[in-house]
Amino acid sequence: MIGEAKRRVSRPGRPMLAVQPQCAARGAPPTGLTELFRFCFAPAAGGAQEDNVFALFIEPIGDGPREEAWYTAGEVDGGHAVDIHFMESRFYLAAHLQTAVSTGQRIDDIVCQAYKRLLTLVRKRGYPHLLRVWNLFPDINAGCGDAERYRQFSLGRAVALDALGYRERHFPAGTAIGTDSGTPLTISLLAGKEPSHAVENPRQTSAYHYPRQFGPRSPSFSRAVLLELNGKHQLLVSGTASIVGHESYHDGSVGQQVNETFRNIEALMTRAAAQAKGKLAGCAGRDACFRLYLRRREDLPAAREALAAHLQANEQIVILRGDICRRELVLEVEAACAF
Ligand code: 3EB
Repeated sequence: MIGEAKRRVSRPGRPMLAVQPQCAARGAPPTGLTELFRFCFAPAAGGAQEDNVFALFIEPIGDGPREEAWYTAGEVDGGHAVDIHFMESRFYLAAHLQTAVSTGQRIDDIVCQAYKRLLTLVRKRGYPHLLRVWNLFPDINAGCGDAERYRQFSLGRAVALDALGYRERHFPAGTAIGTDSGTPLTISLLAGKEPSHAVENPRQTSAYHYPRQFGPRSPSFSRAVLLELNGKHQLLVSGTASIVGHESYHDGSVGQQVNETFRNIEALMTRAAAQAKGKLAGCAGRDACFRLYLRRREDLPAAREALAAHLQANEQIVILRGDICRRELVLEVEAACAF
């Protein structure tokens, strides 16, 4: 009896986080939660925006949601530190940084400095644990071999994380996507007062163990991070593509890349559920929302058709036009999932 009663009592002191894609009519926050920040997806800068709106210069395609709101428990406050804009709550801090980069310019140093500034800020404000980072920048596939923009980005990020003492087990869930030429380098992150647990994918080589052929420094991200909140779990899934082991599969085929990507996401969710003390067998009954990045607009109908087999009736997906870090990949999917 005592055990039963205990389980029903909600403990408002525990960290809470929820994510919801938003259509034209904004949804209300889940009961008891407040908006921490929202992403607004638009190809170009709009007018003046509220402090808690983080603009991402990426175009929503199709007629799906154009914003994504992140909610948390308790009071929320915002501030600026030079070019970094942040919102913070009792447990989480969200930060957003935009820096102009020009075509052909090396970005490893710019990325390294941006990361160092962000990491210094989150530590100074008492949220030292990196949970989730989104990296968007133009011309991601420009340049050859080790001079490719994505590889330079990975180098700069690795140097900064290393310098500040973040090791593999501390790597956040990540996304790195190419935006149109002329857009700024944009780094948005979610940091916490408490650590998360990194989750790796049994079907994929850990990105931080990719072989040398993929660049001078391997990408510093975990496949997912698991947060525990109020007796529930929240899994933040990194951008996931049609990669098995460390190799890309299904060169250029949209439908097959969608299917392989969802095999990866489901394997990761199953692994996370097992890691969360076996509370859930697999990801049945999941409550997830997704973002799909699609390289070619014209692949939208094929992508939608393939997606239908993987999304549950209650699940929403934001679809954005973005470049993927390997040329043969035509799409990437990220997710947030509560269970
Ligand atoms: C991959 O699995 C695809 O460099 O932060 C996905 C998610 C990818 C994050 C990153 C890259 C990143 O390697 C690419």
